[in-house]
Amino acid sequence: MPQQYLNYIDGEWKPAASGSWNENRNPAHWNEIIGLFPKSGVEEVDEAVAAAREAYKSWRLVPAPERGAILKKAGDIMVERKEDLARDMTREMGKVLAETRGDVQEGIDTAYYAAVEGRRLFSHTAPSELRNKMNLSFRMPIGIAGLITPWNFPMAIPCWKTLPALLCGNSVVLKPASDTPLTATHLVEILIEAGVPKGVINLVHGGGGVVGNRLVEHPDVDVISFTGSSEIGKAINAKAGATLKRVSLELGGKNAQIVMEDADLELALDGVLWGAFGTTGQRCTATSRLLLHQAIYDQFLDMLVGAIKCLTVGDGLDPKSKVGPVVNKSQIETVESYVKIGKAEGARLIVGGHQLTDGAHKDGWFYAPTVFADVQPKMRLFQEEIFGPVLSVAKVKDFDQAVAYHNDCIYGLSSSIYTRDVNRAFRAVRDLEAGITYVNGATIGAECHMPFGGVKQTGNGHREGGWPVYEFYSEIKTVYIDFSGKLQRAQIDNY
Ligand code: UN1
Repeated sequence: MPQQYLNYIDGEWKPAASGSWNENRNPAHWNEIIGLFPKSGVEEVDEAVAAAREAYKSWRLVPAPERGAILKKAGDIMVERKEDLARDMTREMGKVLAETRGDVQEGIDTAYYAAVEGRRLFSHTAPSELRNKMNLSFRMPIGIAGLITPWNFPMAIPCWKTLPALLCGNSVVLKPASDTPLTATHLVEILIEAGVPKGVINLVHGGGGVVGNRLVEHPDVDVISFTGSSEIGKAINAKAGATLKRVSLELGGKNAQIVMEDADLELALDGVLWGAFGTTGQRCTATSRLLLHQAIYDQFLDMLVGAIKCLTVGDGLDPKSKVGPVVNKSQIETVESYVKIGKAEGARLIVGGHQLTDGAHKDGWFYAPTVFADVQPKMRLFQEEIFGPVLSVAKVKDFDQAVAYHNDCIYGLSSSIYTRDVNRAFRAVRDLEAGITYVNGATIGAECHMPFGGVKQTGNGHREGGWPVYEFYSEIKTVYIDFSGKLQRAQIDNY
Protein backbone atom coordinates (compact mmCIF):
# COMPACT_ATOMS: atom_id res chain seq x y z
CA MET A 1 0.00 0.00 0.00
CA PRO A 2 1.62 3.32 -1.02
CA GLN A 3 2.04 5.96 1.67
CA GLN A 4 -0.90 8.32 2.16
CA TYR A 5 -0.02 12.00 2.49
CA LEU A 6 -2.40 14.57 3.96
CA ASN A 7 -3.62 18.13 3.69
CA TYR A 8 -2.35 20.60 6.27
CA ILE A 9 -5.15 22.79 7.58
CA ASP A 10 -5.23 24.89 10.75
CA GLY A 11 -2.12 23.23 12.11
CA GLU A 12 -3.29 19.65 11.54
CA TRP A 13 -2.47 17.02 8.93
CA LYS A 14 -5.74 15.50 7.74
CA PRO A 15 -7.29 13.59 4.83
CA ALA A 16 -10.01 14.97 2.57
CA ALA A 17 -13.60 14.39 3.69
CA SER A 18 -14.26 12.66 0.35
CA GLY A 19 -11.93 9.84 1.38
CA SER A 20 -10.58 9.70 -2.18
CA TRP A 21 -7.00 9.95 -3.27
CA ASN A 22 -4.88 10.94 -6.28
CA GLU A 23 -1.90 8.80 -7.21
CA ASN A 24 1.46 10.45 -7.63
CA ARG A 25 3.50 8.38 -10.10
CA ASN A 26 7.11 8.47 -11.22
CA PRO A 27 7.20 9.53 -14.91
CA ALA A 28 10.42 7.56 -15.46
CA HIS A 29 8.79 4.35 -14.11
CA TRP A 30 5.09 4.90 -14.20
CA ASN A 31 4.35 1.70 -12.30
CA GLU A 32 5.97 3.23 -9.25
CA ILE A 33 3.46 5.05 -7.07
CA ILE A 34 5.26 7.62 -4.94
CA GLY A 35 2.29 8.32 -2.74
CA LEU A 36 -1.41 8.96 -2.48
CA PHE A 37 -2.61 12.52 -1.96
CA PRO A 38 -6.05 13.70 -0.86
CA LYS A 39 -8.55 14.56 -3.56
CA SER A 40 -9.92 17.59 -1.73
CA GLY A 41 -13.08 19.51 -2.40
CA VAL A 42 -14.69 22.84 -1.61
CA GLU A 43 -15.06 21.85 2.03
CA GLU A 44 -11.30 21.61 2.62
CA VAL A 45 -10.66 24.91 0.87
CA ASP A 46 -13.28 26.65 2.97
CA GLU A 47 -11.83 25.19 6.14
CA ALA A 48 -8.32 26.27 5.14
CA VAL A 49 -9.45 29.81 4.27
CA ALA A 50 -11.27 30.15 7.60
CA ALA A 51 -8.14 28.97 9.45
CA ALA A 52 -5.99 31.36 7.45
CA ARG A 53 -8.33 34.26 8.29
CA GLU A 54 -8.18 33.50 12.01
CA ALA A 55 -4.40 33.12 12.01
CA TYR A 56 -3.98 36.31 10.01
CA LYS A 57 -5.17 38.35 13.01
CA SER A 58 -1.94 37.70 14.87
CA TRP A 59 0.45 36.99 11.97
CA ARG A 60 -0.08 40.48 10.56
CA LEU A 61 1.23 41.92 13.82
CA VAL A 62 4.45 39.90 13.89
CA PRO A 63 7.24 42.32 12.94
CA ALA A 64 8.48 41.72 9.38
CA PRO A 65 12.10 41.11 10.54
CA GLU A 66 10.77 38.36 12.84
CA ARG A 67 8.81 36.83 9.97
CA GLY A 68 12.03 37.07 7.95
CA ALA A 69 13.95 35.18 10.65
CA ILE A 70 11.49 32.28 10.33
CA LEU A 71 12.02 32.19 6.58
CA LYS A 72 15.79 32.31 7.06
CA LYS A 73 15.43 29.19 9.22
CA ALA A 74 13.32 27.55 6.50
CA GLY A 75 16.18 28.26 4.05
CA ASP A 76 18.67 26.68 6.48
CA ILE A 77 16.54 23.51 6.73
CA MET A 78 16.30 23.32 2.95
CA VAL A 79 20.10 23.52 2.76
CA GLU A 80 20.37 20.51 5.12
CA ARG A 81 17.79 18.50 3.15
CA LYS A 82 18.76 19.65 -0.33
CA GLU A 83 19.82 16.23 -1.60
CA ASP A 84 16.74 14.37 -0.30
CA LEU A 85 14.42 17.07 -1.61
CA ALA A 86 16.08 16.91 -5.04
CA ARG A 87 15.82 13.11 -5.21
CA ASP A 88 12.15 13.10 -4.29
CA MET A 89 11.52 15.82 -6.85
CA THR A 90 13.24 13.84 -9.61
CA ARG A 91 11.10 10.84 -8.69
CA GLU A 92 7.86 12.76 -8.82
CA MET A 93 8.36 14.90 -11.92
CA GLY A 94 11.34 13.46 -13.75
CA LYS A 95 13.88 16.19 -14.39
CA VAL A 96 17.51 15.22 -13.89
CA LEU A 97 19.11 15.47 -10.48
CA ALA A 98 21.39 18.40 -11.36
CA GLU A 99 18.25 20.36 -12.23
CA THR A 100 16.20 19.32 -9.21
CA ARG A 101 19.14 20.38 -7.04
CA GLY A 102 18.99 23.72 -8.85
CA ASP A 103 15.26 23.91 -8.23
CA VAL A 104 15.76 23.40 -4.48
CA GLN A 105 18.58 25.96 -4.56
CA GLU A 106 16.20 28.47 -6.14
CA GLY A 107 13.88 27.84 -3.16
CA ILE A 108 16.78 28.40 -0.73
CA ASP A 109 17.81 31.60 -2.50
CA THR A 110 14.21 32.81 -2.37
CA ALA A 111 14.03 32.10 1.37
CA TYR A 112 17.23 34.00 2.12
CA TYR A 113 16.18 36.87 -0.10
CA ALA A 114 12.78 37.02 1.63
CA ALA A 115 14.48 37.03 5.03
CA VAL A 116 16.47 40.10 4.03
CA GLU A 117 13.38 41.87 2.70
CA GLY A 118 11.96 41.55 6.22
CA ARG A 119 14.38 44.29 7.21
CA ARG A 120 13.53 46.50 4.23
CA LEU A 121 9.97 46.35 2.89
CA PHE A 122 10.57 49.90 1.73
CA SER A 123 7.83 52.27 0.91
CA HIS A 124 7.81 55.92 -0.21
CA THR A 125 8.11 58.79 2.19
CA ALA A 126 7.80 62.35 0.87
CA PRO A 127 7.64 65.86 2.31
CA SER A 128 4.31 67.44 3.16
CA GLU A 129 3.20 70.59 1.37
CA LEU A 130 2.20 72.01 4.77
CA ARG A 131 4.30 73.04 7.74
CA ASN A 132 4.47 70.83 10.84
CA LYS A 133 3.01 67.88 9.03
CA MET A 134 4.63 64.60 8.04
CA ASN A 135 3.74 62.23 5.20
CA LEU A 136 4.70 58.56 5.27
CA SER A 137 3.64 55.34 3.66
CA PHE A 138 3.99 51.75 4.81
CA ARG A 139 3.58 48.28 3.37
CA MET A 140 0.78 46.37 5.08
CA PRO A 141 -0.30 42.77 4.49
CA ILE A 142 -3.37 42.18 2.37
CA GLY A 143 -4.97 39.12 3.99
CA ILE A 144 -5.31 35.64 2.56
CA ALA A 145 -3.29 34.52 -0.46
CA GLY A 146 -4.46 31.57 -2.58
CA LEU A 147 -1.43 30.20 -4.41
CA ILE A 148 -1.81 27.80 -7.32
CA THR A 149 1.48 26.34 -8.49
CA PRO A 150 2.69 24.23 -11.46
CA TRP A 151 4.63 20.96 -11.59
CA ASN A 152 7.69 22.04 -13.57
CA PHE A 153 9.41 23.85 -10.67
CA PRO A 154 7.91 22.01 -7.69
CA MET A 155 10.02 23.79 -5.04
CA ALA A 156 11.14 27.04 -6.67
CA ILE A 157 7.73 28.30 -7.77
CA PRO A 158 5.84 27.48 -4.52
CA CYS A 159 8.71 29.33 -2.78
CA TRP A 160 8.51 32.28 -5.20
CA LYS A 161 4.91 32.75 -4.17
CA THR A 162 4.61 31.48 -0.59
CA LEU A 163 7.68 33.09 0.95
CA PRO A 164 7.07 36.71 -0.12
CA ALA A 165 3.37 36.32 0.72
CA LEU A 166 4.28 35.19 4.26
CA LEU A 167 7.03 37.76 4.67
CA CYS A 168 4.55 40.52 3.88
CA GLY A 169 2.29 39.22 6.66
CA ASN A 170 -0.36 37.36 4.69
CA SER A 171 -1.69 33.89 5.48
CA VAL A 172 -1.48 31.31 2.72
CA VAL A 173 -3.50 28.50 1.24
CA LEU A 174 -1.25 26.61 -1.16
CA LYS A 175 -2.67 24.35 -3.88
CA PRO A 176 0.21 22.56 -5.58
CA ALA A 177 -0.01 20.80 -8.95
CA SER A 178 -1.41 17.27 -8.75
CA ASP A 179 1.77 15.99 -10.43
CA THR A 180 4.08 17.33 -7.71
CA PRO A 181 2.33 17.25 -4.34
CA LEU A 182 5.25 15.62 -2.51
CA THR A 183 7.70 18.50 -2.89
CA ALA A 184 4.99 20.94 -1.77
CA THR A 185 4.38 18.72 1.27
CA HIS A 186 8.10 18.85 2.09
CA LEU A 187 8.04 22.64 1.79
CA VAL A 188 5.13 22.94 4.20
CA GLU A 189 6.83 20.56 6.68
CA ILE A 190 9.91 22.80 6.52
CA LEU A 191 7.89 25.96 7.09
CA ILE A 192 6.19 24.40 10.12
CA GLU A 193 9.55 23.33 11.53
CA ALA A 194 10.95 26.79 10.94
CA GLY A 195 8.18 28.26 13.08
CA VAL A 196 5.37 29.42 10.80
CA PRO A 197 2.36 29.39 13.18
CA LYS A 198 -0.70 27.21 12.75
CA GLY A 199 -3.24 28.48 10.23
CA VAL A 200 -0.73 30.82 8.59
CA ILE A 201 0.31 28.16 6.08
CA ASN A 202 -2.27 25.68 4.78
CA LEU A 203 -1.86 23.02 2.11
CA VAL A 204 -4.82 21.68 0.15
CA HIS A 205 -4.18 18.96 -2.44
CA GLY A 206 -6.52 18.30 -5.31
CA GLY A 207 -7.48 19.29 -8.81
CA GLY A 208 -7.45 22.80 -10.24
CA GLY A 209 -11.07 22.51 -11.34
CA VAL A 210 -12.26 22.06 -7.76
CA VAL A 211 -9.63 23.28 -5.28
CA GLY A 212 -8.08 25.99 -7.46
CA ASN A 213 -11.46 27.15 -8.61
CA ARG A 214 -12.81 27.47 -5.06
CA LEU A 215 -9.80 29.56 -4.04
CA VAL A 216 -10.41 31.87 -6.99
CA GLU A 217 -14.08 32.38 -6.22
CA HIS A 218 -13.89 32.33 -2.41
CA PRO A 219 -15.07 35.73 -1.13
CA ASP A 220 -12.55 35.71 1.71
CA VAL A 221 -9.44 35.14 -0.41
CA ASP A 222 -7.82 38.48 -1.26
CA VAL A 223 -4.96 37.53 -3.54
CA ILE A 224 -4.47 34.85 -6.18
CA SER A 225 -1.18 33.96 -7.77
CA PHE A 226 -1.21 31.39 -10.55
CA THR A 227 1.43 29.91 -12.84
CA GLY A 228 0.17 27.79 -15.73
CA SER A 229 -1.48 28.02 -19.11
CA SER A 230 -2.80 31.23 -20.66
CA GLU A 231 -6.17 29.59 -21.16
CA ILE A 232 -6.64 28.87 -17.45
CA GLY A 233 -5.06 32.19 -16.51
CA LYS A 234 -7.68 34.08 -18.49
CA ALA A 235 -10.50 32.13 -16.84
CA ILE A 236 -9.02 32.81 -13.39
CA ASN A 237 -8.69 36.51 -14.08
CA ALA A 238 -12.28 36.76 -15.26
CA LYS A 239 -13.63 34.85 -12.28
CA ALA A 240 -11.49 36.68 -9.71
CA GLY A 241 -12.86 39.96 -11.04
CA ALA A 242 -16.19 39.18 -9.39
CA THR A 243 -14.63 39.62 -5.94
CA LEU A 244 -12.00 42.17 -7.05
CA LYS A 245 -9.09 40.00 -6.04
CA ARG A 246 -5.57 40.99 -6.80
CA VAL A 247 -4.31 38.46 -9.34
CA SER A 248 -0.81 37.64 -10.58
CA LEU A 249 -0.62 35.43 -13.65
CA GLU A 250 2.51 33.80 -15.02
CA LEU A 251 1.42 32.10 -18.21
CA GLY A 252 2.57 30.70 -21.52
CA GLY A 253 5.70 31.38 -23.52
CA LYS A 254 7.13 30.71 -26.96
CA ASN A 255 10.63 31.85 -26.23
CA ALA A 256 13.13 32.33 -29.03
CA GLN A 257 16.89 32.26 -29.27
CA ILE A 258 18.35 34.34 -32.11
CA VAL A 259 21.74 33.38 -33.52
CA MET A 260 23.35 35.99 -35.76
CA GLU A 261 26.05 35.23 -38.33
CA ASP A 262 28.77 36.77 -36.13
CA ALA A 263 27.91 34.71 -33.05
CA ASP A 264 30.20 32.29 -31.24
CA LEU A 265 28.43 29.24 -32.66
CA GLU A 266 29.71 26.75 -30.09
CA LEU A 267 28.42 29.00 -27.32
CA ALA A 268 25.09 29.42 -29.10
CA LEU A 269 24.87 25.64 -29.49
CA ASP A 270 25.39 25.07 -25.76
CA GLY A 271 22.74 27.72 -25.14
CA VAL A 272 20.08 26.16 -27.34
CA LEU A 273 20.69 22.62 -26.08
CA TRP A 274 20.25 23.82 -22.51
CA GLY A 275 17.37 26.14 -23.31
CA ALA A 276 15.37 23.74 -25.47
CA PHE A 277 16.00 20.38 -23.81
CA GLY A 278 16.82 21.26 -20.19
CA THR A 279 13.83 20.20 -18.03
CA THR A 280 12.79 18.26 -21.17
CA GLY A 281 11.59 21.57 -22.63
CA GLN A 282 9.05 21.91 -19.83
CA ARG A 283 9.90 25.39 -18.61
CA CYS A 284 7.90 28.55 -19.15
CA THR A 285 11.25 29.93 -20.27
CA ALA A 286 12.22 27.00 -22.52
CA THR A 287 13.65 27.81 -25.94
CA SER A 288 10.90 26.78 -28.29
CA ARG A 289 11.97 28.75 -31.38
CA LEU A 290 15.44 29.13 -32.83
CA LEU A 291 15.93 31.97 -35.31
CA LEU A 292 19.07 31.42 -37.35
CA HIS A 293 20.73 33.92 -39.65
CA GLN A 294 20.74 32.55 -43.20
CA ALA A 295 24.55 32.67 -43.44
CA ILE A 296 24.99 30.06 -40.68
CA TYR A 297 21.67 28.23 -41.09
CA ASP A 298 22.84 24.93 -42.59
CA GLN A 299 26.05 24.80 -40.59
CA PHE A 300 24.26 25.40 -37.29
CA LEU A 301 21.56 22.84 -38.04
CA ASP A 302 24.28 20.22 -38.64
CA MET A 303 25.96 21.11 -35.37
CA LEU A 304 22.61 20.93 -33.59
CA VAL A 305 21.63 17.53 -34.93
CA GLY A 306 25.09 16.14 -34.11
CA ALA A 307 24.88 17.38 -30.54
CA ILE A 308 21.32 16.14 -30.00
CA LYS A 309 22.32 12.64 -31.01
CA CYS A 310 24.71 12.67 -28.02
CA LEU A 311 22.04 13.75 -25.50
CA THR A 312 21.22 10.81 -23.24
CA VAL A 313 17.54 10.60 -22.40
CA GLY A 314 16.71 8.58 -19.30
CA ASP A 315 15.73 8.38 -15.65
CA GLY A 316 16.75 11.66 -14.01
CA LEU A 317 18.33 9.75 -11.10
CA ASP A 318 20.84 8.17 -13.48
CA PRO A 319 23.91 10.44 -13.64
CA LYS A 320 24.29 9.65 -17.37
CA SER A 321 20.91 11.18 -18.21
CA LYS A 322 20.93 14.68 -19.61
CA VAL A 323 17.21 14.78 -20.42
CA GLY A 324 14.55 13.22 -18.20
CA PRO A 325 11.05 12.03 -19.04
CA VAL A 326 8.05 14.14 -19.94
CA VAL A 327 5.90 14.62 -16.85
CA ASN A 328 2.88 12.46 -17.74
CA LYS A 329 0.92 10.71 -20.44
CA SER A 330 -1.22 13.66 -21.37
CA GLN A 331 1.89 15.81 -21.88
CA ILE A 332 3.39 13.12 -24.16
CA GLU A 333 0.16 13.19 -26.13
CA THR A 334 0.40 16.96 -26.51
CA VAL A 335 3.96 16.64 -27.78
CA GLU A 336 2.94 13.91 -30.24
CA SER A 337 0.06 15.99 -31.49
CA TYR A 338 2.38 18.92 -32.25
CA VAL A 339 4.80 16.66 -34.08
CA LYS A 340 1.88 15.57 -36.26
CA ILE A 341 0.81 19.18 -36.76
CA GLY A 342 4.37 20.18 -37.70
CA LYS A 343 4.60 17.45 -40.32
CA ALA A 344 1.19 18.32 -41.73
CA GLU A 345 2.14 22.01 -41.94
CA GLY A 346 5.19 21.11 -44.02
CA ALA A 347 7.96 21.79 -41.50
CA ARG A 348 11.02 19.55 -41.96
CA LEU A 349 11.59 17.07 -39.11
CA ILE A 350 15.37 16.71 -38.83
CA VAL A 351 15.78 14.78 -35.59
CA GLY A 352 13.55 12.98 -33.05
CA GLY A 353 9.81 13.08 -33.52
CA HIS A 354 8.94 9.91 -31.65
CA GLN A 355 8.40 8.46 -28.22
CA LEU A 356 11.22 6.31 -26.77
CA THR A 357 9.94 2.90 -25.75
CA ASP A 358 12.98 0.62 -25.88
CA GLY A 359 14.73 -1.09 -22.89
CA ALA A 360 15.51 1.61 -20.33
CA HIS A 361 12.62 3.76 -21.56
CA LYS A 362 9.90 1.17 -21.74
CA ASP A 363 8.00 2.02 -18.59
CA GLY A 364 8.34 5.80 -18.62
CA TRP A 365 7.14 8.84 -20.58
CA PHE A 366 10.23 9.46 -22.66
CA TYR A 367 10.34 11.46 -25.87
CA ALA A 368 13.26 11.94 -28.24
CA PRO A 369 14.57 15.52 -28.42
CA THR A 370 12.95 16.83 -31.58
CA VAL A 371 13.81 19.56 -34.07
CA PHE A 372 11.81 20.90 -36.98
CA ALA A 373 13.64 23.06 -39.53
CA ASP A 374 12.22 25.45 -42.15
CA VAL A 375 9.42 26.52 -39.82
CA GLN A 376 7.46 29.54 -41.02
CA PRO A 377 5.94 32.17 -38.70
CA LYS A 378 2.38 31.37 -39.76
CA MET A 379 2.70 27.74 -38.63
CA ARG A 380 1.16 26.60 -35.36
CA LEU A 381 4.53 25.05 -34.54
CA PHE A 382 6.01 28.56 -34.51
CA GLN A 383 3.15 30.18 -32.58
CA GLU A 384 1.84 27.79 -29.92
CA GLU A 385 3.37 26.69 -26.63
CA ILE A 386 4.16 22.95 -26.63
CA PHE A 387 5.90 22.47 -23.25
CA GLY A 388 8.03 19.55 -24.32
CA PRO A 389 11.30 18.70 -26.08
CA VAL A 390 10.38 20.18 -29.46
CA LEU A 391 12.35 22.98 -31.08
CA SER A 392 11.19 24.89 -34.17
CA VAL A 393 13.87 26.51 -36.32
CA ALA A 394 13.30 29.35 -38.76
CA LYS A 395 15.73 31.04 -41.14
CA VAL A 396 16.03 34.83 -41.02
CA LYS A 397 17.75 37.08 -43.55
CA ASP A 398 18.99 39.77 -41.16
CA PHE A 399 18.69 41.28 -37.69
CA ASP A 400 15.49 43.19 -38.44
CA GLN A 401 13.77 40.05 -39.67
CA ALA A 402 14.95 38.17 -36.57
CA VAL A 403 13.34 40.80 -34.35
CA ALA A 404 10.16 40.81 -36.45
CA TYR A 405 9.90 37.00 -36.32
CA HIS A 406 10.57 37.03 -32.59
CA ASN A 407 7.82 39.55 -31.97
CA ASP A 408 5.31 37.81 -34.23
CA CYS A 409 3.87 35.90 -31.29
CA ILE A 410 1.16 36.37 -28.66
CA TYR A 411 3.60 35.57 -25.84
CA GLY A 412 6.61 37.42 -24.50
CA LEU A 413 8.41 35.79 -21.58
CA SER A 414 12.07 35.15 -22.32
CA SER A 415 14.30 35.87 -25.32
CA SER A 416 17.93 35.55 -26.25
CA ILE A 417 20.38 36.82 -28.84
CA TYR A 418 23.83 35.50 -29.66
CA THR A 419 25.98 38.09 -31.41
CA ARG A 420 29.36 39.76 -30.99
CA ASP A 421 28.03 43.07 -32.28
CA VAL A 422 27.36 45.32 -29.31
CA ASN A 423 25.02 47.59 -31.26
CA ARG A 424 22.81 44.70 -32.28
CA ALA A 425 22.84 43.35 -28.73
CA PHE A 426 21.55 46.64 -27.31
CA ARG A 427 18.96 46.97 -30.07
CA ALA A 428 17.71 43.51 -29.21
CA VAL A 429 17.45 44.46 -25.53
CA ARG A 430 15.31 47.42 -26.57
CA ASP A 431 13.20 45.81 -29.30
CA LEU A 432 12.51 42.19 -28.36
CA GLU A 433 9.00 42.06 -26.92
CA ALA A 434 9.69 39.94 -23.85
CA GLY A 435 9.92 40.40 -20.09
CA ILE A 436 13.43 38.92 -20.09
CA THR A 437 16.26 39.20 -22.64
CA TYR A 438 19.54 37.34 -22.43
CA VAL A 439 22.59 38.45 -24.41
CA ASN A 440 24.87 35.52 -25.25
CA GLY A 441 22.98 33.32 -22.81
CA ALA A 442 20.17 30.77 -23.07
CA THR A 443 16.52 31.73 -22.50
CA ILE A 444 16.57 30.02 -19.10
CA GLY A 445 18.47 30.95 -15.97
CA ALA A 446 16.44 33.50 -14.02
CA GLU A 447 17.70 34.44 -10.54
CA CYS A 448 15.31 34.86 -7.62
CA HIS A 449 16.18 38.47 -6.77
CA MET A 450 15.43 39.77 -10.26
CA PRO A 451 11.93 40.45 -11.58
CA PHE A 452 10.57 37.45 -13.52
CA GLY A 453 7.65 37.65 -15.90
CA GLY A 454 6.50 38.46 -19.36
CA VAL A 455 4.62 40.82 -21.62
CA LYS A 456 1.62 40.30 -23.92
CA GLN A 457 -0.34 37.11 -23.15
CA THR A 458 2.38 35.74 -20.88
CA GLY A 459 0.85 37.49 -17.92
CA ASN A 460 -1.04 40.43 -16.54
CA GLY A 461 1.86 42.74 -15.80
CA HIS A 462 3.00 41.44 -12.43
CA ARG A 463 6.40 39.94 -11.74
CA GLU A 464 7.59 37.04 -9.62
CA GLY A 465 10.92 37.37 -7.88
CA GLY A 466 12.81 40.53 -7.19
CA TRP A 467 11.40 43.60 -5.51
CA PRO A 468 8.08 43.78 -7.42
CA VAL A 469 6.77 40.62 -5.80
CA TYR A 470 6.84 42.33 -2.40
CA GLU A 471 4.73 45.10 -3.85
CA PHE A 472 2.29 42.53 -5.16
CA TYR A 473 1.80 40.88 -1.75
CA SER A 474 1.39 44.12 0.21
CA GLU A 475 -1.04 46.97 0.44
CA ILE A 476 0.09 50.59 0.81
CA LYS A 477 -1.00 52.55 3.85
CA THR A 478 -0.47 56.30 3.54
CA VAL A 479 -0.21 58.21 6.80
CA TYR A 480 -0.40 61.99 7.44
CA ILE A 481 0.68 63.29 10.85
CA ASP A 482 -0.21 66.86 11.62
CA PHE A 483 1.71 68.29 14.57
CA SER A 484 0.79 71.94 14.02
CA GLY A 485 -1.99 71.92 16.63
CA LYS A 486 -4.41 73.66 14.29
CA LEU A 487 -6.58 72.83 11.28
CA GLN A 488 -4.41 72.94 8.16
CA ARG A 489 -6.33 72.54 4.93
CA ALA A 490 -4.26 70.99 2.14
CA GLN A 491 -4.52 72.76 -1.23
CA ILE A 492 -6.26 75.73 0.46
CA ASP A 493 -4.31 77.22 3.37
CA ASN A 494 -1.01 77.06 1.54
CA TYR A 495 -2.18 78.88 -1.62
C1 UN1 B 1 9.45 28.45 -15.12
O1 UN1 B 1 9.77 27.80 -16.09
O2 UN1 B 1 8.25 28.63 -14.84
O3 UN1 B 1 14.90 30.82 -15.54
C2 UN1 B 1 10.43 29.02 -14.16
C3 UN1 B 1 14.50 29.68 -15.37
C4 UN1 B 1 14.22 29.17 -13.98
C5 UN1 B 1 12.81 29.44 -13.62
C6 UN1 B 1 11.83 28.95 -14.63
N1 UN1 B 1 15.12 29.76 -13.03
O4 UN1 B 1 14.31 28.93 -16.32
